[in-house]
Amino acid sequence: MKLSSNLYRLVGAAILSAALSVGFWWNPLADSHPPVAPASIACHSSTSGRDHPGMVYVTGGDFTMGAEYAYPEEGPRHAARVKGFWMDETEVTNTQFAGFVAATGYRTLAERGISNPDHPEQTAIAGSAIFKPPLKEGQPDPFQSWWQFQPGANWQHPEGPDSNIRDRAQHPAVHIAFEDAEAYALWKGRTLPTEEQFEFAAQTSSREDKNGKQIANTWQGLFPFEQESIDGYPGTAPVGCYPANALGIYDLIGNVWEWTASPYYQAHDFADKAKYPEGFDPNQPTDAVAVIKGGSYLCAANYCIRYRPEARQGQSKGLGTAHIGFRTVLNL
Ligand SMILES: [Ca+2]
Ligand SMILES: [Ca+2]
Repeated sequence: MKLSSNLYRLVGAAILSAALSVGFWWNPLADSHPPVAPASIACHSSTSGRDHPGMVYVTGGDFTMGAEYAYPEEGPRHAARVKGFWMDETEVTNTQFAGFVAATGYRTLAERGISNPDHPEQTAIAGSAIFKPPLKEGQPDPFQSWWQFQPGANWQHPEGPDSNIRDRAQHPAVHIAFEDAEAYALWKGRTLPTEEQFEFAAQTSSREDKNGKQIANTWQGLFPFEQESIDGYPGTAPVGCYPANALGIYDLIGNVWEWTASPYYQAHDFADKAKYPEGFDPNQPTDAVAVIKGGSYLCAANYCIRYRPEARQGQSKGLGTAHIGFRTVLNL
């Protein structure tokens, strides 16, 4: 269907470009670390009784933003500064998002229907993109898009109409488009974090600890062929199941990618930012694009090493997908 090809352009192009730039077979043994026993994971309960329950105050400061050893869009490294702000300890959960919907009657873009910008005369279709590698001789085919448009997929039905979130109350809400995340933040009297705020807060977040133990929900095994699930979660995990960083903030790395308020450009010093206030990504040049940060349960060492604070990706604002969520900040 034509919408599928359009969605492939939206979500597949950036992913495919990453594959080409990194190489499918890069460092396939990097995941051979001791397993994390799921039983040892004590998931976090939100704090209460403070100024802003469920949030952490991040004292501002100066830091060096960006990296120059992995992907070109992460450079150049440069001095940055953030003022102090409050940040959600965790990604916004299905329970929290349900509270927003119950209070406001809000319907997400995936529920209302996604238009095909190449064919505006076509009826918008309710649904979203799910990760579903096509098989070739019984194995995922690395040369086809792994993202497929699933009619009826949305935050309440993450894999489509036959799925639900009954057992995922504390999992991050997914299939959240940029406008959905903004609407929730506005309802809470907050905003989405800027890329600077996210990266500053995530400086002590990582995929592994110094002993190589997995401390974030990513992919183990040779992506996309083999999912070893060493960390106990092949998909999303309940928020706060992995150790907090030094600030007491969870899952800034891994679990789900997170929207930021910042428009995406292909480099921090992109010269034409004023010309493209809605961002510019050469892989999807006609789309409004925002920066997403932190990587997801699909990020693997052999494929997408974007489970790092400096990593970033441009995401079409009009598409959530099954591995993008968000959290909010409060700027006083
Ligand atoms: Ca995992
Ligand atoms: Ca995350």
